[in-house]
Amino acid sequence: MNDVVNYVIDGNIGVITVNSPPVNALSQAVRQGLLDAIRAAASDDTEAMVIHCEGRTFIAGADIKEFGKPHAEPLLPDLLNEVEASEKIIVAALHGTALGGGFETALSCHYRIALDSAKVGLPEVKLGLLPGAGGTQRVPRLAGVEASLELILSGAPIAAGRAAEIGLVDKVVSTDLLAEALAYARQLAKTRAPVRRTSELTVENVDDSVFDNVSAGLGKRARGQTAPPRIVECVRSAMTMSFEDGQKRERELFSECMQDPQSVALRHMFFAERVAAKVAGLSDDVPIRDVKSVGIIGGGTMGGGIAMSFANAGISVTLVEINNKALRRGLTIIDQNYAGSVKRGKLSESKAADCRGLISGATDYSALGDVDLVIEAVFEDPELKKDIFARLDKACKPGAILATNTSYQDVNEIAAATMRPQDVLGMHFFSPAHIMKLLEVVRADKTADDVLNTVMALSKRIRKVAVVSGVCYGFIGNRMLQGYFREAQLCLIEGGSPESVDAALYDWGMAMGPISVGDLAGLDVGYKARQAQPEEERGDPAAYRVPDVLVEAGRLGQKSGKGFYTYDADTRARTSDPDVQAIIEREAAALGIERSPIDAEEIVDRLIYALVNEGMRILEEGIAQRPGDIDVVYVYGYGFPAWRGGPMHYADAVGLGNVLSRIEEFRNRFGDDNWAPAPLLEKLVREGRTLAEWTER
Ligand code: 3H9
Repeated sequence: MNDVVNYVIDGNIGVITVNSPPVNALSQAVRQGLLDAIRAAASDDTEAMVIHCEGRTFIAGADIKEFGKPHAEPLLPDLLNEVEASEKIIVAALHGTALGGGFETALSCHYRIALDSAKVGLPEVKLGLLPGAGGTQRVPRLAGVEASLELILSGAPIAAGRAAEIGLVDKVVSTDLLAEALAYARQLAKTRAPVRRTSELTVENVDDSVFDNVSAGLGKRARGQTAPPRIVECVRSAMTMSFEDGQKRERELFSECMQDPQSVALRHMFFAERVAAKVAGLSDDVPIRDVKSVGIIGGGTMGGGIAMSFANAGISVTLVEINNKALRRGLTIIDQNYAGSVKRGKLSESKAADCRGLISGATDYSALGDVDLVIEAVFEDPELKKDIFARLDKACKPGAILATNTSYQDVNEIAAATMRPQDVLGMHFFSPAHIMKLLEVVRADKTADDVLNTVMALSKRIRKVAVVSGVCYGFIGNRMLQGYFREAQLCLIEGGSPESVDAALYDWGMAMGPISVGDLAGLDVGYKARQAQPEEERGDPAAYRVPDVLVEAGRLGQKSGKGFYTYDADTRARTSDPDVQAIIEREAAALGIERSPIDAEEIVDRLIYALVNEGMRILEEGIAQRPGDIDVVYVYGYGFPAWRGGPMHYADAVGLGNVLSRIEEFRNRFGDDNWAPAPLLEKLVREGRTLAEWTER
């Protein structure tokens, strides 16, 4: 048919093969090829057709790269309606991940056969979209309203076996998919099986309360997101309207989603996450070192979580602690975490046991003589870290990679404590490390290319989203966070309350408000860091007086039951504490600050633009490779709403000129120290360019 779709006749069956790597996305060429093949088969001697794909997967969806560009015919919904209208039976043969428009293609076929390893799903919601090629109308006709709402609102793929249980797949096989599909098509043709058109089915009626309950739950499940309510409306339309009218409504709401800034942001995140994995300037032929076993120094919360990340990926781990007591404590926490995962249904008991079996303990560095990678995860003491690296240098085999999980320290200095700085880099995990997806990979001055390449590839194996950072205090994420937290404290003392500051950011979409984050992390962490600094280096006391007073009063945050809020010992539910408000007001008075109310918009702008401004400096200095990398860090590591696309995309969306004007307003009110605009921001505004355009430079 064309370069990406092939059509051959095998006996009485027409075989349509899509071959468009990497994931057979429905580009214009694939759509055209499918249409031509269906039309060719309609007029030849075949009795039925099979649609299948070459490569790792059946069609994984519409081609996201085409989104936002002018429509090119044939449009997918029209193509799929023609597929369904075929007078000859069409069988879809599914392997890999039949997702989005790919699964909708399968749903427009008359029968579906799948490999048992295949997964199907409608992940459009993760791109701020809804299935726009009949998915919201066909799935309810096959699987009912409730299963459809779950599938489409979650966006999570389901296994072929489960899809068969709920009526979305007809036959599941374990091998020889194409041969089985051909046999199935022949049998259907021979028995004159009906040409089953899903659009001709009706949707079983459910009570209105089903939709009402799901809609009510969206406030929590999909806070702030615009696609999910539209999905609910489409599925409701499938029940209340004819197929044609329902599809028309689906089309309208799909277009609304496509124009919505939330979808633009989520599509940006889709590509940003994948681009982040690529290291600029690293050629494709840089080798990868083999990593079969890992050592971890330090069995605290962080070390334990890191150990679990590797064990969960089937990589064996040796956890090293300073003595047996500390080791036992570390391993017990890991046991408890696995037990928790089993209890919550995240892991089966046997899988948990297998993973746990990969973790062993030791109290001597000699146990690390054979491991391929060591990650140091002890507390933030630079001298201790250097000492550990000098010891690792002696204990580990040549070629072993030595990584530090430091959040702040200078990785160049740590590397210099060894005779092999080329093998040293940072691997900055986020707590809890077995759950949080982000990994900042810190490239030191002497880190070898193959070491970096190995760790980037390894991050995929342990299911992390890796972002490369250069060396600076706090790397990308924590460096930017300083301004964000500073503004949170300033808003608090200048006129806010813990509740008003938290609510402003939470309502804007952050996973947690900044004051609650402080309580969760422990207020003593920042306190200790400040105590280690001379007073004149601590910055504006207004930005830290209140937490210092709280720590000195024993209010360390959640772990002591009290911080900015008071926490219930059992449920951890937080309540406001009038004592804290009194402390805030007292400290404001002591510092000569006249408090006046600050509205939510100003709180948000001050905190978010502090992030943006520092992000601009990080880009200028080359600490981050690209703006999208910063967005990935913030979405995966700091609870930034993905539907706002990360701080740098958000700045582009608001308009860099608007961001700069607001920052200049803050500079006029609060001074140069905190609000001098980043030169890159000024330059881009002067040149009338966006960050996205700057990235393409
Ligand atoms: C949709 O279908 C709308 C319809 O309802 C209605 C339309 C009217 N398009 O993730 P990977 C690229 S919305 C273009 O690293 P994996 C990806 O960028 C769509 N490109 O591999 C990467 O490129 P590069 C609904 C795509 O094995 C390469 O393929 N579908 C697309 O870890 C490999 O990707 C989805 O949302 C695409 N659709 O995972 C599915 N998909 O090498 C989105 C991938 O240059 N895709 N690429 O960086 C996925 O979830 C995963 O890619 C998949 C493979 C599970 C398929």
